[in-house]
Amino acid sequence: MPGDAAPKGNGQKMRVIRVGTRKSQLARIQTDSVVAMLKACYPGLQFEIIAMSTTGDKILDTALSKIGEKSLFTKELEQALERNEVDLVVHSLKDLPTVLPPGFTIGAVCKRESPYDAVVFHPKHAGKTLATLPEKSVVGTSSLRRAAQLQRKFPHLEFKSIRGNLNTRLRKLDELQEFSAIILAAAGLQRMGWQSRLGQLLLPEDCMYAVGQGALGVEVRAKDQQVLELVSILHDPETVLRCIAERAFLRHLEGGCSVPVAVHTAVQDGQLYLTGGVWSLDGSDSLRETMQASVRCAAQLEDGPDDDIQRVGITARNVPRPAQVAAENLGIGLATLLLGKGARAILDVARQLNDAR
Ligand code: DPM
Repeated sequence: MPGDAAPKGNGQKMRVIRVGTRKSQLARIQTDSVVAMLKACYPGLQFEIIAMSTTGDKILDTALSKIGEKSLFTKELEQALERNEVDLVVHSLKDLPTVLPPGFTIGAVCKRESPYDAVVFHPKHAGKTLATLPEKSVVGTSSLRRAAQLQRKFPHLEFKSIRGNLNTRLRKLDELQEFSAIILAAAGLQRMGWQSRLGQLLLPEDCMYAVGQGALGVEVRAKDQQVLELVSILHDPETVLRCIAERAFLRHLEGGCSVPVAVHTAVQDGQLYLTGGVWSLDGSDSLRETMQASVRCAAQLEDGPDDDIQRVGITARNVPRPAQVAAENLGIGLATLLLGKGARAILDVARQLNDAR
């Protein structure tokens, strides 16, 4: 193509940075926001956005937790990265497995937006809360994590799977008479510009959030030093540490999107707090614990030869390494504590029951 003269590969000259994205509106908005941040940091660079559909976008009639493929929304995009067709891909961090296929890394975790879940009500229930919805009202979510916690807390409600991208779900809520409300991530609602539909924000006592929820991750080729360097400017250190702890917790529990696992994290006065829990499918059985660790490390970065060590898939050279180690150990420690109290049995039963449904 004439005019497309930017050198490819590791050319030292200016190159066009090709950004892969899923086609859904939310994915496009997320990608555009990351590209806008990169453009602001590097006014001289050019970016090209390449949209593609993924398995997760194509299979619309099956609950996410039943498809079983971990890299549902990421595989096709990773293939494009591998084939050098794109240089970076923007994902919701919570959709990225805690173990990435070899050759890929999360080169940036952007500042987290709201990690909480939110309830969107059918217009006829505007102004209500989950507690005040009528007996046997049907609430749509295909997240086992949300259904388990909320079923326990609100036994008068029924939870039913709802699939499709955010536009489809909102349309199903408003147009069908099937659902009284649906549960969505507040961050997704906000990014779509639908704040006005946010009827109730679910705080941790009602529903803890998913690992990585509300944060965007930028996936790159692990060996592409140029792009890794370029995107690392986007890392938000506090978000990185929280998400390393959360992902280490999930990874050590061997949980995925097919089991009800939820977390809550905070950083205060140099301490990282991690609360994590596991639930049976109906929420009747559960375990929840909190641990903390110091992540107060002087801004010493300890650059070293093995600096590209990936912590739960994340490469964050500009975040102090001792703090990353502390965060990862905190996640492992909390998972070990819960496993010692019987988390394995709860998760195994949840997994079996879900597979049998
Ligand atoms: C994952 C789950 C869901 C998404 C499972 C969970 C929700 C599925 C559902 C792993 N990915 O949260 O327990 O409700 O049926 C997804 C959304 C976002 C990223 C939408 C949402 C936007 C928020 C973000 C789907 N992935 O959760 O409402 O960036 O964190």
